[in-house]
Order: sequence, then structure tokens, then C-alpha cells
Amino acid sequence: MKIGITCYPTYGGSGALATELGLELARRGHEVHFITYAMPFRLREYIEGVYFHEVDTTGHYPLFEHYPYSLALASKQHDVALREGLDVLHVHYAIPHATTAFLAREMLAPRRRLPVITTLHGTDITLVGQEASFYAITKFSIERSDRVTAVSQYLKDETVRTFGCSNCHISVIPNFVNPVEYRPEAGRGPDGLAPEGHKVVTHISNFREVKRVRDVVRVFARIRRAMPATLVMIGDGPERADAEREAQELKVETDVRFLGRLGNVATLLRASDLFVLPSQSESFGLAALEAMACGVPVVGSRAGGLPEVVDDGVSGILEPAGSVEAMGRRAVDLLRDEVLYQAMRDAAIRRAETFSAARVVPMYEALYAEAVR
Ligand code: GMT
Repeated sequence: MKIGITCYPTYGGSGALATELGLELARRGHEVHFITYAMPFRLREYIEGVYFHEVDTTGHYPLFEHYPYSLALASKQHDVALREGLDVLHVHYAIPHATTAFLAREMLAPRRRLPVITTLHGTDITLVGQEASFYAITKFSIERSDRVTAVSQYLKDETVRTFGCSNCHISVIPNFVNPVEYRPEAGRGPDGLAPEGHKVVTHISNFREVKRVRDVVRVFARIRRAMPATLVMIGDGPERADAEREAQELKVETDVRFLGRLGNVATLLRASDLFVLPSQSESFGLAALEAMACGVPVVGSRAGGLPEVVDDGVSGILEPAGSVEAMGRRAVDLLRDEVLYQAMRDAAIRRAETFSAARVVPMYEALYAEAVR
């Protein structure tokens, strides 16, 4: 099949998942065309069967104060679909991608059919899509998609609750992980990541408010009081300064490392002992799944779709969002108890295997086939 994929190319779960999906589809013999404004961050090298079509955002016309990216994207989706003979267009994150795909499909309609599949990822429904200025167009675009998927049952329920979503059947297709890249491996990982004898605690996100990154530091401070440990913070965003300040206030700043945005996180995850994700809400928590696949138990919040990924007390630890003390205490108990730690690590690996690419990608293939029929 020839599959067009539109996603945000920037660091974030939806772009990561869309890119991993494109790569898996290409490995299975499909031709994949990414259509977005920059090379997706996980698409680093030439891969047979994968093409990238850049949406030009540099054009300037004196009348425009803001470049109409959505129109440029819709045009590009239309052009690529026509030129490459796309069978389906799969867009990730509703805003504005489901809307531009609708436009592209309508522009093409006189000549050919182009089924549009929209995958909802989280904040497109739980935050942005609920803003007054986006609500109606988000609902419209979801309802006009030929197929809609949500990355968790929680997100499906939220979509129905928030948007009503008449006339659209939402399939739950969970996020997945590539077990070849995200695999457990003994060893300390990169030299100098943490001093000898330190437990390595890791967090990855876009450091937005919903991630509660100050709670990451607070949980870590609780661990640090109990044992030598280093916190590795990967990513960047508006709350980073607050997290840095929190580390200073709690006097743990010398043991906290901010590494910024990184493309390849598997090596660092493999070197970690614990992954902390205390978000206010998380539709799925792809980073948590990737950590688990690397054999790293997760300490996170019992919020949104995270309980569909982590089973509390078995493959990780979940506490209500904001329960820093409980998260910290249970993390310390876990890190101190080698038998419990090993059991939870093994359970995390087994749980992650249920979300392997081999199990999940065929669900998308089946959906494409159905949409084309
Ligand atoms: O977490 C973010 O803010 C990034 C966002 C995105 O769209 O890139 O992530 C969402 O999609 C991921 C992939 O499906 C999910 O694993 C994340 O849980 C979800 N984030 C939220 O719901 C906050």
C-alpha cells in the first residue's frame, strides 16, 4: 500500500509514534510518505520505502502576518496523494491535521478517493481541542474522518464524552514499541552519566505543565535522601526553569542533569533504574512504555491511560497525580529491595511485550485495508 503520514515532526509522543509506525510499515513492504514541515525527529537516515515531503513554510506575502501553514499542508497532502497515488492518508494529532486531511480529500474527490484515518493522541482531545476556538472544528474534523483511532480506551471515552462524536466509530489501537531498539541490556550505559554506585532515575517529556516536572524533582529528592542517586532529565519546554529552581530549593541540583532534547533515548533508558512520569494526565505514556521495554520500572500517576500500560504493584508503581510523598516512598522501597526490583523489572519487560510492534502494527494495516474497501 502507499500510505501518507502527517504528524508533528517535533519532539513528542505523537510524532515519535507516527514515525515508528511509518518505519514499521516500510519494513513490511509498504511505501510510506511523510508530509510535514520538517524531517520527523526519529527519521534520521535513509530507509528504503520511506519518503519525506516538506511543506514549505518560508513563503512570504506582505498581507500575511501569520503564514497559513494549514492551507500549505492541505495543498501538499493533496499534491502528494495525487502524484504518488496514495491509498490512504493517516494523520496523527487532530489539530490541524484531521482538518487539512479533510480538505485534501475533498479537493481530490472529483478525481479519486482518499480515505483519511485520524489517530487521536491525547492533548488534541484533552486540552487543545477543548479550547473554545478549536472545539467545533476538532469535532467536525474527527466526525469527517473515514476512520478514527485512539491510543487508549481512556482517550476514546474522553473523546466520546467531550465531543459526542456521532457517526464515528473510534477503534482503540494502543501505542507500540520496537523491541529491537528498546530492549533490556545489562551494563551501566554511557560513561559519566552518573557516578559509580548511583541509582539512575530518568524522566523524558516536553516539560509542559501537564507533565508536573517539579513533581519529578520532588520524587527524586525523596529518593536522594535515602540513597546515592542521579536524576536524568531529557527534553525541554516551558517548565524546565521551574524544575531547575525546584532542584536548587531542595538542594539536589548537583545530582540533577538536564540533557535537553535528544533523538535517541534507548541507550539512556537502558542505563536507568527507574523512570518517573507523574503527569496530571497522560493518554497513554509512550515514554513509559519505552522505559518498560528497556527493563525500567515506572513510577507514575494513576491518571488517564497510564493504568492501561502500567499495572500498579506489578510492572510499576502508580499513585494519584500529585502524591509525591507516596511515589517517593514506594520508589525508595523498590530500589532498596533487590528481589522486588527484579520481579518488577521482569514484569515491566513482559508487559511491554504485549505492546510490541509485531502485535500492534497489523491492527493499523487491517484498518487501512478496511478503509480502502
Ligand atoms: O505528552 C505530550 O504532551 C506529547 C503528546 C504528543 O501528542 O506528542 O503526547 C501524547 O501522545 C503520546 C503518543 O500517543 C502519548 O503517549 C501521551 O500520553 C500523550 N500525552 C498526553 O496525553 C499528555
